[in-house]
Amino acid sequence: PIAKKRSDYQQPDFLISHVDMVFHLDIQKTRVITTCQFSRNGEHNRPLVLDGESITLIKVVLNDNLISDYDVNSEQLTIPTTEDEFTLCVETVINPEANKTLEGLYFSAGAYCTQCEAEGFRKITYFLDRPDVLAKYDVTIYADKARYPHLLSNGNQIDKGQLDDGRHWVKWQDPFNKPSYLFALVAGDFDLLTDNFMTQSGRNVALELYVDKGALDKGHHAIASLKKAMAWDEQVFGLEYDLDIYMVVAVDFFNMGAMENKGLNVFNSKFVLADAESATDDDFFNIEAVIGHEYFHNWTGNRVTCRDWFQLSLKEGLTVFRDQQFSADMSSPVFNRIKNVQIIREHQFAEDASAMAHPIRPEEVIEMNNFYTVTVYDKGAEVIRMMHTLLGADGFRKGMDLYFARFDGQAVTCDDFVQAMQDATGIDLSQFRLWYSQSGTPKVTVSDEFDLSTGRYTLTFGQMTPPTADQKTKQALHIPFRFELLDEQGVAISDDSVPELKAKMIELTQDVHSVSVSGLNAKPTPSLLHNFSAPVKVDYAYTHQQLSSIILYSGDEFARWDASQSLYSRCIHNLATAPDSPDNALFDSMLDSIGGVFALADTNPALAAAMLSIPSFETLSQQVDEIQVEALYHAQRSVRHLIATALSDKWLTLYNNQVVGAYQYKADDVDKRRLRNLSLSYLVQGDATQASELLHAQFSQADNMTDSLGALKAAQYGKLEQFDQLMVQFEERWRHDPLVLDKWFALHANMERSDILARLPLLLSHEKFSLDNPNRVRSVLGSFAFYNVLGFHAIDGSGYKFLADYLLKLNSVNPQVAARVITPLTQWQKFDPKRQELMRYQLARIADCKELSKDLIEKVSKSLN
Ligand code: HT7
Ligand code: ZN
Repeated sequence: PIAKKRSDYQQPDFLISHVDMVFHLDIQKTRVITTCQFSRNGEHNRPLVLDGESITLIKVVLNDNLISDYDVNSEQLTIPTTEDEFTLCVETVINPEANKTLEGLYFSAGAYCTQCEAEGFRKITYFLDRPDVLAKYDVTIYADKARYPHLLSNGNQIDKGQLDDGRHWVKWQDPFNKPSYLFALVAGDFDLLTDNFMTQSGRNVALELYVDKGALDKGHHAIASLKKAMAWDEQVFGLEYDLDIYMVVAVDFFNMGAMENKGLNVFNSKFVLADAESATDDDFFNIEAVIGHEYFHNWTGNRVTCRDWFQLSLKEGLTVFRDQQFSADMSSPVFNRIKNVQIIREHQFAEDASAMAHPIRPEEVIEMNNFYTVTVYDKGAEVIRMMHTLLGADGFRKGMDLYFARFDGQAVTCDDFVQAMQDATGIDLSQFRLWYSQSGTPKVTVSDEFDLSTGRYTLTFGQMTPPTADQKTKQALHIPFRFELLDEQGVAISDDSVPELKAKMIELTQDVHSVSVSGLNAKPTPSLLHNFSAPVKVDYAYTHQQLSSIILYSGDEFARWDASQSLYSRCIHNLATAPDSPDNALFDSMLDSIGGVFALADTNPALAAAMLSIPSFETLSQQVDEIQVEALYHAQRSVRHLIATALSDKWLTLYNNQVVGAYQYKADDVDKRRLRNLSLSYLVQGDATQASELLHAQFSQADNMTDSLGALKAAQYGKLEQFDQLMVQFEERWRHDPLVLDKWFALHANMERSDILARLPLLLSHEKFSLDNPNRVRSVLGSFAFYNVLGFHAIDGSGYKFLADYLLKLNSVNPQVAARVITPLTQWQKFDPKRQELMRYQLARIADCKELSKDLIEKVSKSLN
């Protein structure tokens, strides 16, 4: 396959003003009749070339004349017309049941559903399937009424009727221009939850949530979240919903989280359905966030869309930023910020260090589905956040207003967005634009000097971005770097004559910068990268004492958490590299500081919980040049064990202090359950009898999934005997609930046990496992490959082989999901030479597969280069 390049962008040869589609739904033979009004774009005489894949062409009618002088191959339909304005009607047949890729129109669990982003519309009909061709759509759907009482598409329902043969039809009209990737159709028998929302200008919007039969009670949280999101976007950005109806459909078979189709969102049921018994607090949180994310796309993505797919971050980075701000406003800002940063440090930094490294606006793409990445989404959101920091909240809002005023109804570029931000505020963002084209994780090295005789303190910042697989040379970036200086009492030093101190921020634009302060009588402690003001790594040689001081006194809660993580990381790396001569002073210092954090549990429980959690293996991995798997893993466990046992009384008190009534999803209770489950996970490493009693009581008395799962995870982590038996009980109780069963599968796949590779095939032959179901695949293969450190990285290569074996099967079923789950194998660069070789061997095996999908070809070939 050939890569497309961003620099090759050309305007479309033709435009489409109107699309009329008629669907005759049939499980194996759905007939689609598409009639479009075309006009030639510019002066040229090129033929009309339409995209189309996996569809059977029945006939082509040009301006009412049946034609046959067209060319059709497996990817395109070419119509040799010289007219400037014409009507083209194309009839195609598709097989939704055979479509396991879950792209285009597919049939699963008794319902029809579409997924068109990025290039799925071409699996439905021949079309100019690119985001810069915007049109108005009328869609008529015919289907059997008894089996498919609900026939849905974008926009407003404008007509409906009944046929004598038991079929009915519904016609939808979308008054807004949209690209084909926002098209949607759903047909099935659902339960329907309805509500409404009054917009700030007084329009009433009907809200409709379609869920599986019997699941109505699990839809209330999603509807409540939607109303919060609608109100938030009005308050914060002045953005109001524009249609009279907003529909959300929850389906069990879905490749990603959800899809923002105009007026008709389709969701993975994981991000809709929740009740106390079956969903955790994290599930409730994620539902609110994803419902928000898709809703926010209505303006950032739908009203203003992307010119081409290289610009994906235009809508995704911006919408992730908006959903992060929404979540922060709905709960604890610092806890949210920590979660965002953990994703960057665990996954985005890893992507930068791998062969898949790319800028947030990629330059070259073989399969677009491979670029829905943490870089485009989450680093993209960090880039938007940096503009928010540089421009201030008011400046950012002015920029957004100008962006919508200029580009509403258009398909535009990331440059257009930055230009609007610059024009609205007068702030020069020319160097800042490099963040869009440069890949990699910048490193900011900080050093300092203090002259006691003059009282002068100088802080020097150096920036450097190491080469990445896709780009060898790097330039200096415009980095907003927030910081403060603490005196010996932990009080922030203020000196208005130093602008950077006054602003608590330095804008790094060159390789090296310095800031000096005079008149100090002792060397201060720099508290660096407040609120993670830029997606960079920081290198500064903190003393243990300085870290403790930041933990206690920094004015930035994020920095306090970050310092706690640095202290833990230091202990873990120390133990990993010098297991026989641990630095006891360091461990004492850590226990001392962490011991003090318990006091925070009453006043700031969300921050306390985050500070009492040690860094993940994935985060620790990004802090070293070469990952020593066993040493790092065992060091992490040992430090956890030390914290568990040295502070066991505190853990028990903390556990017992978290008293919560009947389940409610509200901030106070969420914090308490989090602290309680965190305590339990430490307590299982101490007194075994006591832990086992607590855990048993919690599991049997829990009225909610957070506590049930908390008990199970603690039993798993502590390798308690009762784990297997609890898992059996859990399976019996939940075997008919797919979302809970996914948790059960994931727990099994994550288990640290020497026979894990013998057990995994049992999981895959479980009657409830199917390669057709992406959630199930992610629960087993994804959990194992991403999080079962010792199993996946077994030194005999059996973990890698296991993954490769199943990816080869998944390749022909669902290439998009296969290409996501392969990620850990493509990140071989940081492992020891032996593992590198074993991982590359499996990648080469996959590469040898004759019928490899474009998705896997792109990832595997990059990784092997
Ligand atoms: N814009 C959507 C991205 C997407 C997607 C969603 C579901 C299935 C396949 C998909 N391919 C791309 C989701 C979002 O970011 O909101
Ligand atoms: Zn999105």
